[in-house]
Amino acid sequence: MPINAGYEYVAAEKKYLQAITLEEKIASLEEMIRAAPKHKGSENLLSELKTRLKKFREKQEKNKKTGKTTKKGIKKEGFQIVLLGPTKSGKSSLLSKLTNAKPLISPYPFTTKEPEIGTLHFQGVQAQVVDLPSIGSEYFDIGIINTADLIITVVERLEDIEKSNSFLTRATGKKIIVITKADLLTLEQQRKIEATLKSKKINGLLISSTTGQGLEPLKEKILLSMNIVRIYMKEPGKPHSPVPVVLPEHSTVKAVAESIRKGFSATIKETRLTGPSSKFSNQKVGLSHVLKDKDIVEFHT
Ligand SMILES: Nc1nc2c(ncn2[C@@H]2O[C@H](COP(=O)(O)OP(=O)(O)O)[C@@H](O)[C@H]2O)c(=O)[nH]1
Ligand SMILES: [Mg+2]
Repeated sequence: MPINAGYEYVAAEKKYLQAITLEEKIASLEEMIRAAPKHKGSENLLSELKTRLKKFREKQEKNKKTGKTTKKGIKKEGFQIVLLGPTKSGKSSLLSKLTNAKPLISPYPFTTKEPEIGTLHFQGVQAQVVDLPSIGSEYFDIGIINTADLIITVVERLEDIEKSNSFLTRATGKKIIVITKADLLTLEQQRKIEATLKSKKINGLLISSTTGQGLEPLKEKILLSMNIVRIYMKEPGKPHSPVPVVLPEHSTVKAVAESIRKGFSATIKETRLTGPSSKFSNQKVGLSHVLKDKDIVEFHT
């Protein structure tokens, strides 16, 4: 990096690149500004960051005024997943397992009155997860289902899928069916459900929020539905970054460079690539090379 940024700056920048909500973006940008090198050569960078921060703060103010966000700030930023299903099917429990959110979980119906939001962090990727008030609840809001990127239908029984489907007629996002409370079923019952899902070609799986069964495979399915690639950065002679840059599928080397900083690709003299899209390790590639998930990219400027 020509501005000679320290580790803290790079870490803050990674957070920024992965931030989903406006609040997260502002927080990580503030960190970047704090950690940015303060010398002649970095003046431009600093002023650019400050301008960006100002814009985000203005946007935040505007959102507050126009009431564009709900009380809880539900706003589609980044990849959005909604949990849909009848009351007591285990949506809030699943939210608390997938994310940092601490929703109210109870044996009583219609406990969730407002959408609860959490952020799923998985292998360097983030997604916003929204736990909707249950179908049939007076608080149920169908609008968000139509625009979500992924709808996870959460049911206790296969027969309940049908009912939820009627809410998906205008939904454009991908779909996953989750059958919950697997821990209450015998192995034989579980096997039957899995066989049915398979024979009906339903993109679904059994989970248990109590035992954790099926949660990792569910996260894998979520990741697959996101149509993204995770690209790891590497500096010569060092291990690659622990956190990837996340980009849409079929992104090029140039897109990765530009995601680090606008105009960065123009400063690159050579790119070395190791991973699924390279023919051999440390392959020299051009800016138009199309990347695959888990590629490791090394830029020489
Ligand atoms: N045994 C078992 N109970 C569960 C599981 N997930 C949720 N529950 C229980 O089911 C009830 C409803 O759960 P909740 O997450 O509030 O459902 P929601 O109404 O869909 O949000 C609560 O009593 C939970 O403890 C699970 O995987 N196994
Ligand atoms: Mg709930």
